[in-house]
Amino acid sequence: MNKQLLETYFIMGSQDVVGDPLFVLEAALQNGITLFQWREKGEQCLTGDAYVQFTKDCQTLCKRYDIPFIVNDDVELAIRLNADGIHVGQDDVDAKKVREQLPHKILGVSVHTQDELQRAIQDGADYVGIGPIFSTQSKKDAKKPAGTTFLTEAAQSIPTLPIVAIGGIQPEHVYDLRQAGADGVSIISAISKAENPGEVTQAFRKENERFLQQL
Ligand code: 3NM
Repeated sequence: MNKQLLETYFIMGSQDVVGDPLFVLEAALQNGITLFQWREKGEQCLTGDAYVQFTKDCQTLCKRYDIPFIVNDDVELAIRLNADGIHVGQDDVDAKKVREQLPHKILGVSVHTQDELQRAIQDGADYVGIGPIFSTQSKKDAKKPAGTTFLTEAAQSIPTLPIVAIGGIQPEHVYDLRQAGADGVSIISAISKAENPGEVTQAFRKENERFLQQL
């Protein structure tokens, strides 16, 4: 996959937003996100028809702005909607099976250890998510904040592997995380809970540009 897609990778479900999630997604799309993951998860999340309709609405918006649409976990729905990709964690579905079911789509896997990293590569992951770098309120069962040690180790051991950092990330962290080996950052709350989601998205984009300019 093109590593640049990971630069400003926005993740969102309706549970992550106080107002209208489609308004937030459109603001993010208009201001420079490079990839979107639909992640409807947790106590407050939608179910049934509303769950499916909301996914479709998010996908339609992403198509309008030509940004790839990734589904979190729900393989059946990813197939049904012909999503551009799927992201799975360690406790969710088996990445190898997902790769078999979706041979030509983007496959992302969350990893926290060298073993998980090696397995994800064997299973056919296109990119890995590494986190939580900082503490996060957006994932109830998130592990303890890990900093950048494993991120750097992973980037050095497999330089060609696209890596995205996740967990508590704000625009001011982008430069150092990219310096540490990340090809980009995944963000939920910094954008989804922002007073002005478009402005914050632009700040993420600018920090990525600042990093690229000094290379
Ligand atoms: N996965 P925020 S942390 C979805 O560590 C997710 O694998 C994580 O949200 C992991 O940007 C996380 O609001 C939540 O901290 C990220």
